Amino acid sequence: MKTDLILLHAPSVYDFRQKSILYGPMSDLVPSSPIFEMYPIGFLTMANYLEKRGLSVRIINIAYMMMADKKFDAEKFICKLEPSAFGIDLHWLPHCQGSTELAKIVKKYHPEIPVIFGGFTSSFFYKELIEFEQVDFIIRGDSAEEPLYQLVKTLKTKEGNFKEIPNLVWKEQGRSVANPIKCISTDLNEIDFDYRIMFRQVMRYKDLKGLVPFKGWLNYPVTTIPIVRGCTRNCSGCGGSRFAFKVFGCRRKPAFRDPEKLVDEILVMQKYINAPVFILGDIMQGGKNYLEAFFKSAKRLRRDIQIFFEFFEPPPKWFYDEINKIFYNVCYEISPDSHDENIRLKMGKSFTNRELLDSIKYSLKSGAKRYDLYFMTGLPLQTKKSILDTVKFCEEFYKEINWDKRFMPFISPMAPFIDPASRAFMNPDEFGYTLTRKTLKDHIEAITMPSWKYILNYESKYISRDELVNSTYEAASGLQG
Ligand code: B12
Ligand code: SF4
Repeated sequence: MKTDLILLHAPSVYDFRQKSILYGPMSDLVPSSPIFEMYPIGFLTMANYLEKRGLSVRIINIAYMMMADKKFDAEKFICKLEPSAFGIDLHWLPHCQGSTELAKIVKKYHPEIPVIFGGFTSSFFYKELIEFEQVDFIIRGDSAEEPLYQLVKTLKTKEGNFKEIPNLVWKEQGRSVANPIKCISTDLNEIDFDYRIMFRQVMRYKDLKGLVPFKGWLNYPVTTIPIVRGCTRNCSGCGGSRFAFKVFGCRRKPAFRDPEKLVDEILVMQKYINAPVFILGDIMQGGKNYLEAFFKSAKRLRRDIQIFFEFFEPPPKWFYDEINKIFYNVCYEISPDSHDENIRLKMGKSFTNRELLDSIKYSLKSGAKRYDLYFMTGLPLQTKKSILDTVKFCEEFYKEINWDKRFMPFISPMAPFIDPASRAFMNPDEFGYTLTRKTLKDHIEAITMPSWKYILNYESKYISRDELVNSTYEAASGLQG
């Protein structure tokens, strides 16, 4: 039976195997390699949504397949695929070259099959992207499930009208038309994080490799559930901030996942994949009632599951106390960005170092299995000295906690790009930046530069590129030592 939609995930650069690029620490803080082989978790929600409504969807991680097997011939593989439509994510800006090149290959072998783009970056650069010959449709915004369903159904049945599909950008006699963004999920109830779809796909298409989310996942299959679309905060360089969601997706406030449903989904996941669970998004953002409902519902989970929580500001002591009543294998992480409170404030975070360190200390004392701290370089106001002072700050704290190895600080550059749609991208002067790349085409050119120093899309008046590169390496090795 013909597959209705094939979702393809490209490497950041196509074909990275034939190029020699020094990516440096660009992906040090995420599970992926610098090829950014991880596909958006939204692939699962979109596939579930369409399948529930009778359409068949296959996910193929081309990036991972190219990494896992040096001889894998992506063109030959794509040539044999024959769906009603292809979907390609240009969600993260680092995929600008890989995703658009992959679409060219799809069109080379299947000129008649429509190619649909989507994701945060596609939404931001939609005017430029729709002009690419290899792109037929774009779905804008952060809630693509329903528009994608309507589009694939229309393409399959040849009944329906593109004009009626919300969030859709399309071409009419060579002209591009952008339908308004009307589909903006408010409660996330219509979407499912049901990982069982992965098993069904492996059985149906006899392909495990194409579904692997990132290198190493088969050995350490961590599962993730985002609890929110949107964000209440406005960190300056973040393309997922309140400001940015409004720019690219017309979202005015975040939508939270029902805590009961969240727990139901973790229960299902645990039944099939006995893996650590990562709650994406700060659960504190949901407010008091949300938390209470979560604590109540989470009692249905096994006490010993390994669970990770991330915070956008240090939680109060009572939060850890409540969590400890439910779980005993808990890990936490927070990104203070810099040890310098002024820089942190400029980034959009107002908590003090004392609040941060007291919160961490308390959690370690009360049994946290691990506490990760993420610092960044290339921030507004940040100088070379300030970067190196971050290492001293961590050393001081290590002393305070008797070199407790559960505390793990990391540092990496704001790389490769300041996120499109972020406050710093839209108003670089305000943060002391000059944007050296602005358009999608500029970024496509940037990502194939020989080293991450030249890939960066910004320059800061507080630090030169050379200093940024050198002090990032120095600080990273200082934290490891
Ligand atoms: C969770 C998260 C991650 C997780 C990824 C989990 C995963 N597999 O998706 C981790 C921590 C691994 C991660 C890594 C990175 N991330 Co991140 N991440 C987020 C975060 C916090 C939430 C995103 C989320 O879960 N959304 C909810 C899910 C359900 O939806 P979704 O995956 O976005 O998919 C929906 C739409 O985007 C769209 N869509 C996506 N793809 C496609 C494709 C088609 C065809 C269609 C039609 C629609 C479509 O439809 C989907 C369904 O509605 C956002 C910030 C935020 N507040 O949103 C940043 C964010 C998305 N990440 C960002 C960045 C930059 C990165 C990294 C490049 C950072 C780095 N240098 O290492 C890496 C890339 C990793 C990779 N690809 O290998 C930026 C993106 C800015 C930009 N436009 O480029 C954001 C906005 C903010 C930030 N700086 O962190 N990230
Ligand atoms: S970096 Fe800031 S704005 Fe972006 S998702 Fe995290 S808390 Fe929200």
